Amino acid sequence: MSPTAPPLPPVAMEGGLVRHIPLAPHQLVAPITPQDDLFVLAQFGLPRFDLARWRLELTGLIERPCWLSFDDIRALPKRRLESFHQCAGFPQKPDVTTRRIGNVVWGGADLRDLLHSVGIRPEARFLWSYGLDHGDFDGKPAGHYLKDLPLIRLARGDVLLAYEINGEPLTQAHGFPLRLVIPGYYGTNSVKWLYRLDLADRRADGIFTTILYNDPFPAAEGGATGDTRPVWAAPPEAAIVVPQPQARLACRPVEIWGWAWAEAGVTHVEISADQGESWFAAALQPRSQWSWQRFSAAWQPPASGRFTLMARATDTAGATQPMGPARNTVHAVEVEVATA
Ligand SMILES: Nc1nc2c(c(=O)[nH]1)N[C@H]1C(S)=C(S)[C@@H](COP(=O)(O)O)O[C@H]1N2
Ligand SMILES: [Mo]
Repeated sequence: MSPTAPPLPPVAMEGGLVRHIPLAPHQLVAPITPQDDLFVLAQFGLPRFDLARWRLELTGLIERPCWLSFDDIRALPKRRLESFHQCAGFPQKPDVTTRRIGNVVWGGADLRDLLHSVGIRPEARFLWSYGLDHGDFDGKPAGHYLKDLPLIRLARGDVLLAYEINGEPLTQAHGFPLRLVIPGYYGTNSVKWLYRLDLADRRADGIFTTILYNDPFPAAEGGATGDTRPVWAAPPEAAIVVPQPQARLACRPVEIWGWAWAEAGVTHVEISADQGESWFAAALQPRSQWSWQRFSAAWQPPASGRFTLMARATDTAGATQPMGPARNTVHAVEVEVATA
């Protein structure tokens, strides 16, 4: 096989931006989100191309540049990884919470193993990943969808070249035939319709890595420093599934439950029923690989009337969720407790 990849397949872009969010937090009842219920984000629309002409090329700071067919990738040892999958929301609006979240079992080839087999040159620091989809963003040509990740994340392992979700082939919307999956990182980094991986000594130069998806830092403390931080690792977050918003509850103990997740893993979840004045601990299941974690707590309504229930997660690094505007603002659900 020659090291130079065959030309790219012709790509027809279908429709425009796709932002399909089938499930609200109170509908996240299943521990594993079915592929068809998983949100879909596609900035330029969906690309159509011929699988027979698809290939993945490995270029840049690599000892042995090469390319692989879909069969070559499926012939590599297959790994399965359970992980939460979350959209970061609007790149230009780091203060908006969107709670686009799911939890799936990805299947595919281990990218660290593959890159080690072709040799990473010592100067390499970042991995750039390109999707076949292309188009305009904000009225300007943006080229192909291009993201990056630092090689220190790759070195930790569990980065996949995924071709399956929950044991099924990826659907076109979720990136068929192949996508990157970086568990713990916001979904925007996991490039769909992947066709090129490029090792480089600097961050990628596309609009989605230079202008968009760089949050002001430090965000919480206010004062603008001009510094920004890439939207990579997901901070802690919790979503209440039950009770659902506007539920009418009887004045007796009720179970509050939901999901919590963080790149670092969640150590505890607390519940408040008094606008965050006081908090009590929920029980929390351990995580399985990079999965979300179920929390639950019994709550005895103190009286009839309207209550706001909140859940707040803390991760293994001690980071927790802000009450104020952020990508991961504390989730609040209003309920009504009936008179006994
Ligand atoms: N090639 C490509 N990859 C992409 C995107 C895209 O528009 N093009 N969107 C990203 C964003 S913003 C998110 S949140 C996830 C969504 O993955 P999903 O649609 O499979 O849920 O894909 C990411 N990967
Ligand atoms: Mo996203």
